[in-house]
Amino acid sequence: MQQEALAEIAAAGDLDALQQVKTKYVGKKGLITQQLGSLGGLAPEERKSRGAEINVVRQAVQGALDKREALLKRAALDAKLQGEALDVTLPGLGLPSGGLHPINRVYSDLIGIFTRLGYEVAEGPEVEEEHYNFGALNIPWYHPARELQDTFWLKDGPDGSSEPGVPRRLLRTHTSNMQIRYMVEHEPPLKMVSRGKVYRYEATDATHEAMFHQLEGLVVGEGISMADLKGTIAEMARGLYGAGAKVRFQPSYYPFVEPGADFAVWWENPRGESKWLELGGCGMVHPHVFKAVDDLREAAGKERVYEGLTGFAFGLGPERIAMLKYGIPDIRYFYANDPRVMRQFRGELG
Ligand code: FA5
Repeated sequence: MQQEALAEIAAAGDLDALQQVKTKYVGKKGLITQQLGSLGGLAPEERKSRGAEINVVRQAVQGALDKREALLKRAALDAKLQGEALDVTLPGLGLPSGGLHPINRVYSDLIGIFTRLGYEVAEGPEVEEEHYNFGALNIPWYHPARELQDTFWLKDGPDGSSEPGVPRRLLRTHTSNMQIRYMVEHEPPLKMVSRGKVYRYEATDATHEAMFHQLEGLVVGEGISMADLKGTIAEMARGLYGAGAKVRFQPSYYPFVEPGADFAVWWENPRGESKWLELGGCGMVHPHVFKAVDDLREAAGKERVYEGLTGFAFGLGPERIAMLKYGIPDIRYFYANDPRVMRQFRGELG
């Protein structure tokens, strides 16, 4: 009986089958239990030896049952876990997702506003020739912006100096280089915006970085006026801050525009904070700029087409908009790559 029982235990494929074997041998009416129950009818000496014999069998069977049960339970658990891993109806595990950098969010708002107004989006080089960043923009050689302490100059020559006859290169200090590059390549009338990084050799603080971003805009055609410029900046402000947005223009000087202005947008948030947010500079394209563009076009074998036209340009820094919009107190957080800052811009793309 012991051998049969052990064979049946070993053959039990799952816990139900094992339970049946258990009932059959050691259950209340099991074969071994019955044997023990029949001891009462035996003579005392026989009862003792027979009892000991049956107990050995019972222990061997019980031991085998316990071992098999542990094994089958473990197997059942493994199967369950494996089944779960394959259950395609379970909700997925949330994977950490990236998000758009706050500067890119502001850029996509701005680019959206201007593409809806029919502007082309242009891109240009950050490493630029002196003429496109300064000279063609009517910024004379003696202008302080050209000084070493304001501009990152490239060391092109073998000894780190500039070679005679080779144009000096720099990291562009503004996106206004794109006014020149775009007009050399394209004929008027035109509407263009250009985004990108710019660099200035200056001490950093909470509102100034050595590398930051700008958005440049340029419109050229016949009869373009200061009124068009003001209307465009107002439209941008409404796109950013809603229908009631207010804009302010103050006279300002940039060599490449005449007249020139700085513009600000009235900014307020639900917490009741409000102020004039100085966004950037703008103005009517200076005739010297159109002449410089026609000179470059002529040198490239193209027609002179800009002299005599009018146009406006503007340039602004998206960092200022993003700092207020998202309550970021220091411009340096944008570029410090601190995950605690950027994690707050995960997921949703608005
Ligand atoms: C310019 O760079 C002109 N090119 C703008 C322009 C274009 C005027 C077309 C007229 C016509 P400005 O140096 O003021 O102007 O810079 C424009 C904007 O860039 C500023 O209003 C500010 O928002 C941002 N900005 C300037 N310097 C920094 C800096 N160090 N860090 C962060 N943002 C800056």
